Amino acid sequence: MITVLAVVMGFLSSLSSLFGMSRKDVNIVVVGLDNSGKTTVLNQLKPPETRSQQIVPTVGHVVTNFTTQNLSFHAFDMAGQMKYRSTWESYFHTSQGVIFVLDSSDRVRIELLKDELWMVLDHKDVHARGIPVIILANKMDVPGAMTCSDITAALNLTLHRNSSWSIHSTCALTGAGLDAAMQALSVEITRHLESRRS
Ligand SMILES: Nc1nc2c(ncn2[C@@H]2O[C@H](COP(=O)(O)OP(=O)(O)O)[C@@H](O)[C@H]2O)c(=O)[nH]1
Ligand SMILES: *[C@@H]1O[C@H](CO)[C@@H](O)[C@H](O)[C@H]1NC(C)=O
Ligand SMILES: *[C@@H]1O[C@H](CO)[C@@H](O)[C@H](O)[C@H]1NC(C)=O
Ligand SMILES: *[C@@H]1O[C@H](CO)[C@@H](O)[C@H](O)[C@H]1NC(C)=O
Ligand SMILES: *[C@@H]1O[C@H](CO)[C@@H](O)[C@H](O)[C@H]1NC(C)=O
Ligand SMILES: [Mg+2]
Repeated sequence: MITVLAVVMGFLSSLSSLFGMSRKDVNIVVVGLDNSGKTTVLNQLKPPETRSQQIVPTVGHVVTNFTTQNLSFHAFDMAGQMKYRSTWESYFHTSQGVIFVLDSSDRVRIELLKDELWMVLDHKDVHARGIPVIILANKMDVPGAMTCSDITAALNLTLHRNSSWSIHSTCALTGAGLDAAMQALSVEITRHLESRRS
């Protein structure tokens, strides 16, 4: 009975998404060191008329809603300063995806960045649940910024096989690269949700 109901509901929800009537609701958590561009990224993803002109440092967390073709996102924009970082992990288990924003021009904090990113990728609520991590190599417009392959090498990311991750260059000021990254996130989240249903 429960199985039949679940199948019927799954059919209805795919039918309605086919006709664009409803989008699946997903939570994502947006993390990264302070000043990497998390709030600016989320501001770019909002409809133009709702964007803020002034970005102020985030304290605690701020929820931002936006939609892509098939998904309705509730994004938790986490503060990146040291004293707030331990609060990130309490959001992982209720999220269907993680966006990790980094500043590609910040070579000084690369070791710290590595520790924080690996902490996320190795967190049980991320890798044991198989949720995707989309890494935004932001501030690609800054002269001398590291490329995705520089960052992948410097952070030893190719060694990391436990979590599903991908890295994309972005400029949050102009929005360059964000569509492609969000498309990749949507595809991964949809794939993950479907694999759990079957
Ligand atoms: N050059 C450049 N600056 C950026 C970019 N993204 C964000 N910034 C700037 O970086 C600073 C920190 O951004 P913010 O979104 O507050 O970072 P957060 O602490 O991660 O939320 C702000 O001055 C932004 O204007 C980018 O892609 N390129
Ligand atoms: C959105 O859903 C439609 C219908 O279910 C599907 O054909 C399309 O590939 C989906 N797009 C994305 C980006 O997942
Ligand atoms: C985001 O969406 C949720 C659920 O629909 C709603 O409760 C919340 O008020 C929205 N937040 C903003 C900032 O629009
Ligand atoms: C990357 O991994 C290799 C092999 O495990 C190790 O020798 C090297 O120190 C690591 N580099 C960094 C930056 O962690
Ligand atoms: C993968 O996860 C296991 C624990 O589940 C951990 O012991 C191991 O170090 C991780 N390896 C890599 C390469 O992430
Ligand atoms: Mg912020």
